[in-house]
Amino acid sequence: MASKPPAGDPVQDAPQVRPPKRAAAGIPAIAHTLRIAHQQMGIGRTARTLLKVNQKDGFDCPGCAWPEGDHRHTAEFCENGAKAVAEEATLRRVTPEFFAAHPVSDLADRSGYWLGQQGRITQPMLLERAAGTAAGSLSGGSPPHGARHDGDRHDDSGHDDSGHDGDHYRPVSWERAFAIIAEELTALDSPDEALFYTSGRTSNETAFLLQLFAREFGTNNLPDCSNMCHESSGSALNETIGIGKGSVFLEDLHQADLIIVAGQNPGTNHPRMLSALEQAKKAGAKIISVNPLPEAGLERFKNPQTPRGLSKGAALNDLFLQIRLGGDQALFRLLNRLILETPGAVDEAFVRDHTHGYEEFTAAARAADWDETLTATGLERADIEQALTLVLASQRTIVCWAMGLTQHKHSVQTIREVVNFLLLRGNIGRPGAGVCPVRGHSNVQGDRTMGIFERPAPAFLDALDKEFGITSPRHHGYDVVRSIEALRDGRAKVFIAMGGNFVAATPDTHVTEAAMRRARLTVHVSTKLNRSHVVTGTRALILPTLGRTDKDIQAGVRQIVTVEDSMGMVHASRGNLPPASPHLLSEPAIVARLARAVLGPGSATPWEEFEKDYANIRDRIARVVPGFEDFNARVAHPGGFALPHGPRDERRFPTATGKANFTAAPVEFPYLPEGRLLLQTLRSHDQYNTTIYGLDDRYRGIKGGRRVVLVNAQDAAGLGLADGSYADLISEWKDGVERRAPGFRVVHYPTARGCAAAYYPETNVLVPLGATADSSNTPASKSVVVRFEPAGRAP
Ligand SMILES: Nc1nc2c(c(=O)[nH]1)N[C@H]1C(S)=C(S)[C@@H](COP(=O)(O)OP(=O)(O)OC[C@H]3O[C@@H](n4cnc5c(=O)[nH]c(N)nc54)[C@H](O)[C@@H]3O)O[C@H]1N2
Ligand SMILES: Nc1nc2c(c(=O)[nH]1)N[C@H]1C(S)=C(S)[C@@H](COP(=O)(O)OP(=O)(O)OC[C@H]3O[C@@H](n4cnc5c(=O)[nH]c(N)nc54)[C@H](O)[C@@H]3O)O[C@H]1N2
Ligand SMILES: [Mo]
Repeated sequence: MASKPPAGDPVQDAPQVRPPKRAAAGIPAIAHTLRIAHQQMGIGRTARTLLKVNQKDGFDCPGCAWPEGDHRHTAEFCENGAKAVAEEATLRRVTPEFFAAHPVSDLADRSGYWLGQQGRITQPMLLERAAGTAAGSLSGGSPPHGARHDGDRHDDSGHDDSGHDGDHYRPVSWERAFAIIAEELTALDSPDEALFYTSGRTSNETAFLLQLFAREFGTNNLPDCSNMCHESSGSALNETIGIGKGSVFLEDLHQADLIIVAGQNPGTNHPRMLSALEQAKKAGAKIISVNPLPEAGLERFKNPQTPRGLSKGAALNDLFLQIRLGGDQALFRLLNRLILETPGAVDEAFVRDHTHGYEEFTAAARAADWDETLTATGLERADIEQALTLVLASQRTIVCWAMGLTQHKHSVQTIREVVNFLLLRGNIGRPGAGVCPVRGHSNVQGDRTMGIFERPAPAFLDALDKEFGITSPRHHGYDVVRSIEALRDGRAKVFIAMGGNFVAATPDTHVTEAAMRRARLTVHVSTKLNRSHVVTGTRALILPTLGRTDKDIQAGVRQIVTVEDSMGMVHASRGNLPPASPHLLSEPAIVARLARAVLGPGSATPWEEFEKDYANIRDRIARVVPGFEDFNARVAHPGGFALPHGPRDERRFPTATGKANFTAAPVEFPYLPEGRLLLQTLRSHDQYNTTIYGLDDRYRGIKGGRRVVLVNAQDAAGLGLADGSYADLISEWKDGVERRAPGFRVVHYPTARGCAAAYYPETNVLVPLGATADSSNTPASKSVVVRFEPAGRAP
C-alpha cells in the first residue's frame, strides 16, 4: 500500500538534489548565517547577539557542548551556533491571538518546521480537552486511538469557566497554572506517577532545583534527553574508567598524534571542533574518520577565520574508513588483536599498574577474526592495515565519538572496546590522549552532574538529604523509554518537561503520541512552539520561559546561570537581550514557584531565596556536588573552572576494582536480511534536533525538502530503487507491527553498502520502542532494518 507524505503546511517537501559537497564552512556558511539571522532578528539584534556568543562576559551558545578555547576571536564564527541563536532571539512571537486563531487540531497538522518558525511564546497557556475528544488529529496516517482517558477525573476541575472548547489554548495566569499542576500532582496515588523530563539546554541551577523538587516530592522519575543520546557512553565509561565523562581537554586535541573521529559529523553538529582538528593537523596530528558517510567537514575545512580558509581550506582526513552501520565494535576488536600481535606495542607498565581484566580481554581479542571483521565493517583488509600503521605510529591517541556509536543495540559494548583500544597503549591520563565523547546539548553533561538521573548514586542522595533535611527515594525511576511505557500502561499520569520536545524526539512516534494523550496533565516549559504542545494529556500547560540570550533580572539583580561543556569545564552564561515578553519567568523561578505550590509550607527548602538570587542555589550545589566547592567565587573567574576527573588528572580510576577495567564482550554487529537495508536516522545541516531551521542539507547536496533517503547506488540497483523515485520505508521488528514512513525521495548517495540514511524526527516513527541498547536502554535509532515499497508519484 503506497501512501502520500503527510500534508503539513504551506511548505512543499519537494527536495532538489545535487552532488554532495567536499568541504565545510567557508563563505557560503557566512552568507547562509547572515540570511537566517537577518530574517529572524533584524540587523541590530544580529550584531548584539552574534558578538556575544561564547565570550567571557556573554552567553553560552545554545548550540552544542563543544568547549571554548582560551583564546577567543571577537566572534568565534560558527554557522550552526548562529542559527541556534537566531532561532531563540527571533523577533517573531506566538501570542494568545495566535492560539485563538489556530485550534490545536490545526496545529497538530502542521510540520515541526512550521511550528518552530512561528516564534517565541509570550504567555502561559492552558488547554482543557473535553472528555473523550482527540484534541488534534494525528497526522501521518497514525492509528485512530489518540484520545483515551482513565475516565475517572478529567474534566471535573470545576474551573472550566473560561470558554474552553477543548481545542484552543487560552491564556492562564502563572498562579493558576501552578495551582493546576499542584492539584494534579497531589491527586496522584504515588509520586512515581509523575514524570519530570529535562532537555540538555537547562542550566545547572535549574537542573539542581528540578531534581531537588522531584526528590522532595518523592520520585526519581527524572528522564532526560541524555537517555537517547550519550547514555551508552556514560554506561560504558562508568564501568571501565569509573566516570561517565570524557577525559580530554581542548588542549589535548591540539597535542594529539592521532585523532579518530568515529560516528560523528562535526561539520554540522559541532562546527567549532573543526578548528581544533585543523590546529591539531597543523601540529602534525593524523586524523582517521570512521563513518558510513563521507561527511564534508571531515574531508576539508574552510576556516572562515583565516584568509586561506576562505579560499582553499585544509584537508582534515588522513584516512576515511567507510564502515557499515554498527561495525565499529568489530573494527576496534581487530585493531586490538593486531596491537597485541605487534611486539612492543602494548604499554606494559600502564597495563600492569592501572588496569584490571587484561587476561580475559586478551583471550577474547586474540580470537578476533579477519573475515568476520570485513563482513561486519564492509572495509578492505588494506584499510584496516593502514589504520593500524597510523595507530602504531602514534604515542598520543584520542578517540572522539557521538551518536554513530551510541545509538545501536550493542553501543555499550562498542564503546567499551574503544576503551580497551585506548588502555592497551596507555592512552588515558596523559596529555594528548584519551576518550572524547562529544556531547550534544550545550548543558546535557551539567544536568547529569546536577543529579538529573533516574538511577542516582546513593552518595549523591545522601548528600542531598543531609543538606536539605529530606528523604529522597532510593528506588530507581523511569528513563525515557520506560516513561513512555509507563504513560502507555497508565502507570504515569502527569508529565512535566523542562524544555525539549519529548514526543518528537522519542522513538515509535505513534505509540509515544498515544501514550502521551493518556496523561491527565502535560506541562512544557518552553521557549518555542513544538509538536509536544499539540499532542497532550487531558489538560496541558505551556509555560514560556527565558532563553540563554535573554537578560534575567531577579529582585533587581542581574542573574547568571552556569553550564558544563563536553570537557568538564564549568562557566557562567549571561543573556543580554530584553526578554521576548514581559510575562516570561526564568526557569529557576518556574521550578521554585512550582515547588512552593506543590510542596506548600511543609517544605523547609528556601525556594523563595533560590528564585531571588541564583547565587543561593550555587551555594547549595557547592555543598552537595563534589568538585563545586567555592562555586560562586570560582565561576566569577573568566572562563570558569575545570571539574576534577580522576583518570585524566592522576590516573586514578574510581571503579569497583579501583583500576581501569578491560572488558571482553562478544563481538556483535547488525544482521541484515535479504532485500533490506539498515537505516540510520540522523541530522541535516539545517536542524537542531527537532527544531528545523530550514529545508536544506547543504553539504549533502539536498535542497528544499527533508523526506529523502540516502541509499548506495549499487544497493538501490539491486532493490529497483531509481534515483528520484519515491518510496515508503517500512521498518521490520520482531513484534510484527508495521511501522511505515511514507513518501521518501530516493537519493543515490555514496554511503556504505547495505546502509541507508534519513532524517530524524521524520523517521522516528520507524524506531520500535523496544529496540534499545543493552544496559543503557538508548533507542537504537542508528540501526533500523527497513524494506522499501514504491510510493507512486512524487508529491
Ligand atoms: N547544528 C546542530 N548541532 C547539533 C545538533 C543538531 O541537531 N544540529 N544536535 C546536538 C546533539 S543533541 C547531539 S547528540 C549531537 C549529535 O552529533 P552527531 O552524532 O554528529 O549527529 P548525527 O547527525 O546523529 O550523526 C551521526 C554521525 O554518525 C555516523 N554514523 C551513524 N551510524 C554509525 C555507525 O554505526 N558507525 C560509525 N562509525 N558512524 C556512524 C553518521 O553517518 C553521522 O555522520 O550534535 C549536537 N549538535
Ligand atoms: N531517531 C532519532 N531520534 C533521536 C536522535 C537521533 O539521532 N535519531 N537523537 C536523540 C538525541 S541525541 C537527543 S539529545 C534528543 C533531543 O531531544 P530534546 O532535547 O527533547 O529535543 P530538542 O529538539 O532539542 O528540543 C527543542 C525544544 O526545546 C525548547 N527549548 C529550546 N531552548 C529552550 C530553553 O532555553 N529553555 C526551555 N525550557 N526550552 C527550550 C523549545 O521549545 C524547542 O522546541 O533526541 C533524540 N532522538
Ligand atoms: Mo543529543
